[in-house]
This record gives sequence, structure tokens and C-alpha cells, in this order.
Amino acid sequence: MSTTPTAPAGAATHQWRGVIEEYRDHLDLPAGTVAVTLGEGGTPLVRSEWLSETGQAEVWLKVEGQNPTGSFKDRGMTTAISVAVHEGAAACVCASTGNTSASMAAYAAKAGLTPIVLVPSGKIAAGKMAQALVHGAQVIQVRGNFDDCLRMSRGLADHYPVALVNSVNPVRLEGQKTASFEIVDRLGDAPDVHLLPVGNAGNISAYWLGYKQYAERGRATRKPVMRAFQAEGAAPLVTGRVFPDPETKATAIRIGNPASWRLADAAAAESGGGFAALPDERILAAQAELARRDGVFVEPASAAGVAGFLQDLEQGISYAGRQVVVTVTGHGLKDTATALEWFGEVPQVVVDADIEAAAKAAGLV
Ligand code: AN7
Repeated sequence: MSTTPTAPAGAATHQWRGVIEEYRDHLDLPAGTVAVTLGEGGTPLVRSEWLSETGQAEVWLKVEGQNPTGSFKDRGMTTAISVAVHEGAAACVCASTGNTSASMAAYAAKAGLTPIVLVPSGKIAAGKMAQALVHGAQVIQVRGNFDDCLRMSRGLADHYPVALVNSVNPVRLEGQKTASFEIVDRLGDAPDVHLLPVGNAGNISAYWLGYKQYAERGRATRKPVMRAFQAEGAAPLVTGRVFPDPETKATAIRIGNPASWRLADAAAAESGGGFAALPDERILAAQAELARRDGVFVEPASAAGVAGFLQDLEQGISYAGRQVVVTVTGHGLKDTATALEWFGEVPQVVVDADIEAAAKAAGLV
């Protein structure tokens, strides 16, 4: 009999083992599921002095870009791919605005599954496309948006022998809810408020599931208010209506008809929270300011929680004295093209190989 060890024999006991082994007792997975892991989870909770001062609050960033493929998707992909392997799948499929496909491709590679990816043509960031291709995915670009891709992805899984690993697969939420566990384990209890971006709405649903379970199991004494943000051009949860042609520079959340709409509405309602929309300019400004003030470089969509916090303050919503966690969902290196647009023309300071010239260019003299 062969078993797949998830850590080398003799590894230090404090070495993080990935979310399945760290939290298996709290996850609803088939008995005997062997973890396909890249060491996801265990991401930093970084205190933001800038946002704390601005809001007279205690604000923490849950930095999900530190996951193996650079986004929170890895938490749900370790569970989805592990269960797909357990059930005997040979291939897997997902629709994606980029991060799910990057993550699925990596975990499929690790597991020896064939990854098939459906993405909206021309609408995913270059870094994410590179990840999917480099990990060996069959990338199919669809003339349509994410919602079309998801419909096709479901159809392929219905008619062909491929496992669907979008977050409509509940096993994805099992993995993603571990972010709530980590936050409670680190802070000692649930925060007062949790802010995050929302697109297809799997993540807010998973966080809420995690917070509820930890409270039920006595690991937390309370549950946070869940408040989530969309781009104005793709804001179905805010308006209550499908966006047939979603549009935003935050391509990760360019989604007009979220699959987990009902669960997201329930999370907002049960927690006493809600949804708000942001203009792209606010999202991009928050991305830039977060990078400069806190040293945390996130992709545009990932800054929506930060932009939402600032917009709320401007609109008179007070966070004073509250403990607030903001999830920043993915790494800034995923989409350098949009980030460099901050500068218009990218600054090019070129000097001769001369110390004086560098000192002058740097403004030291
Ligand atoms: C960085 O990759 O939907 O509300 O196909 O990549 O759980 O969808 C990505 C979503 C937020 C929204 N931030 O999360 C996909 C995809 C980033 C993201 C979201 C996404 P959900």
C-alpha cells in the first residue's frame, strides 16, 4: 500500500501543512481523502496603520496573495482537486476570470489531472493566463463573458467525464472557509466587521460558513458583520439585477450573474451587513495607496475591500473603535499592465554609471 505523505518525515511540527491537514476536523470531506496540497493557507494578517488611523479603528489585512498561486482560490482548490482525485476523476474544468484557472491548473498538475479552462476572450490578466498555460492547462478563450463560461463549464461536466471545480461545487467552499478559521485563531475571536470584494460570490459564502461553524463549535463568541463590494459596472448583488454585459478594469470581478447569489444574500442579511458598489477609479486609487502606504501590492479587484472601507467612511459610515478585517484576495503581480497604467507613461530615469548622476536623479543633492 502506498500513501502520499503531505510533509517530509521528521519535518518540524510547526511547519504549516496546508488547509486540509490543518483543519481536517472542521471540513466536510469524504473520509480518507488524501490532500493534494501546495501548502496553501496560513496567510499573514497584517495590521494596516494607515487604515486604522483613517477609520479610528483596528484594521487588519488578510493577505491572500501569499497563497501558492497568488490568490485565495488555492484554499478551495486543494479541497476540490483532492476530492476529484478521491472520486477517480481524470480531468477537471472551470470557468474563470483568471485566478480560479491559475489555481486549478497548478493543483491539477500536482495531482496528474488534465486541466481544462474556459475564460472570457481577451479579458483575463496576463499573469493569470501565463500561470494556466505554464501549468499545462488547455486554455479555451470564449467569445463571451464569465457567466457564459460558467454555463459552458457546467455543461461540459454534465456531458463529459470532467470534474467541475468552480465554487458551485460545495467542496470549494469547504476549503475557502478556512480563511475565517485562521482569522479567529489569530485574533482570538471573530472581528466586528469583515470586508471583502465579491464577484461570483463563493468567497463571501465560504467566509460566512466558516464564521458560523466556528461560533457553533465554541471557537468564537461572535460573528462579524459581512460587508462586500463590487465594481459599479458589475454590481448585480447591489442592484438585485443581472448585469448582461459586466464591465470593469477589475477583471477578476467582472461577473454579472453570480452563481452563489442566494448564499451571498443570506450572508449579508444574517450578519447584518450588505453590499455596495465602487467606481473603478476608487478601486484603482485604493490599490495604489495600499501599495505605497502599507507595502502590500494587490491586484485591482483585491483592493475593493479597502476602497469600500474608505468610501464608507466618506459616506458617514463609522468604523470607530471596531475591529475590522479586510481580505485582499490576490497578488498585484498578477496584473502588472493595469498597475503600470497608474503612471500613464512608465517613469524611465536613465543615467550614466556615475554616483553623482544617480544622487542628482534621486534628489539627494
Ligand atoms: C482576486 O477566478 O471568479 O466572489 O474565476 O480573483 O468568490 O468570486 C475570481 C474571483 C475577488 C471574487 N478577488 O471572489 C475566477 C473568479 C479576486 C478574484 C474575487 C475573485 P468570488
